[in-house]
Amino acid sequence: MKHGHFFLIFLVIPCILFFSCIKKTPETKGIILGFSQIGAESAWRNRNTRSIHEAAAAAGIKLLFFNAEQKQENQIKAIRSFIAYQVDVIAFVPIVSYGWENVLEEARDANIPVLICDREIDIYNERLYAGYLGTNMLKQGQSSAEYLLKKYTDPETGEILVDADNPVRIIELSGTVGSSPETLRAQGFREVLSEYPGFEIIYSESGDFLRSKGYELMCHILEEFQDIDVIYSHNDSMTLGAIDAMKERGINPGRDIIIISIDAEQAAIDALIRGEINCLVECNPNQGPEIMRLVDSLANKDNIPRIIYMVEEVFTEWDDLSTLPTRGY
Ligand code: GZL
Repeated sequence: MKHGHFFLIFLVIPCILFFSCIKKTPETKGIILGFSQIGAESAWRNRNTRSIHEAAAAAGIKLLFFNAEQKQENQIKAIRSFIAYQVDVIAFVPIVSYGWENVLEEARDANIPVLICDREIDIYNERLYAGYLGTNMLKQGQSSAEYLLKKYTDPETGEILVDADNPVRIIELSGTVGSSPETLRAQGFREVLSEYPGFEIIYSESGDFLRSKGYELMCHILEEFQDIDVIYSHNDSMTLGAIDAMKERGINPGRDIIIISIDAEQAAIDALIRGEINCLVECNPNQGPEIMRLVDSLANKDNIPRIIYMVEEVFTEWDDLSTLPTRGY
């Protein structure tokens, strides 16, 4: 039996049956939040999960938490079980941007407000959810490209030192196909570079935000492509896997190949300090306290802002990182 089947038969279905056959009673006290998390694919995701658990405990919010093991159908099942249990608020991280209309209509019909967290959704009727709290992924892609432009700019003249006849050759390691971070980080990066013909993305493939796939992809890419100038990676897990592959082949990451990565987990900050990564665009996983503040508002029938972005920074090889606090993950 596959691991996923085991999970479904012995964990998800019994939980759904348990929650669907019991109902919240008038004696149930406090706010009950149903949260569907996508999985544990990266250090970033695990920190995001810890932040949610810690903040719910601190806020005295009862948390029904489901890990979907990277499957949208498990998320939809979990949300339906939250509806059956009549939670006060539903929050979830949409693993991909599409396919949420039906279950969100069911939540609306049950008068349960829904908060979208971390990743965004594409939906015909945005009124099917109360608001979005996450990170500005389009900006993350733009910031990545802006670093690259600065890297190739003559500091004296301000001139961009590349040309279309001998373009900068870029490899992109992208995130989970169909997820908003994959779509928006790719879009933002391309929007900025489209003004400069001397930058060319010669290959792009999804590593699904996984370190193992980042390593596998890089092994293949280094066999297939010569003269790679830049790696643009949608998350640090894939970046760290790619760095392992480079080092195995005697390639100096950050020196022989420029590396731009998104998240800024501690292992990536340490690599930046060692000169193995050139630019880190922060994606802030510590969303728990803000999520619980918004959940409290929704449970008390207050409106919330449609979009709230986390505060984030960009760290580059030119920064003094000696005073940077540890990232906590
Ligand atoms: C982005 C988040 C992404 C991270 C990855 O907000 O959804 O998913 O960048 C994580 O590390 O797996």
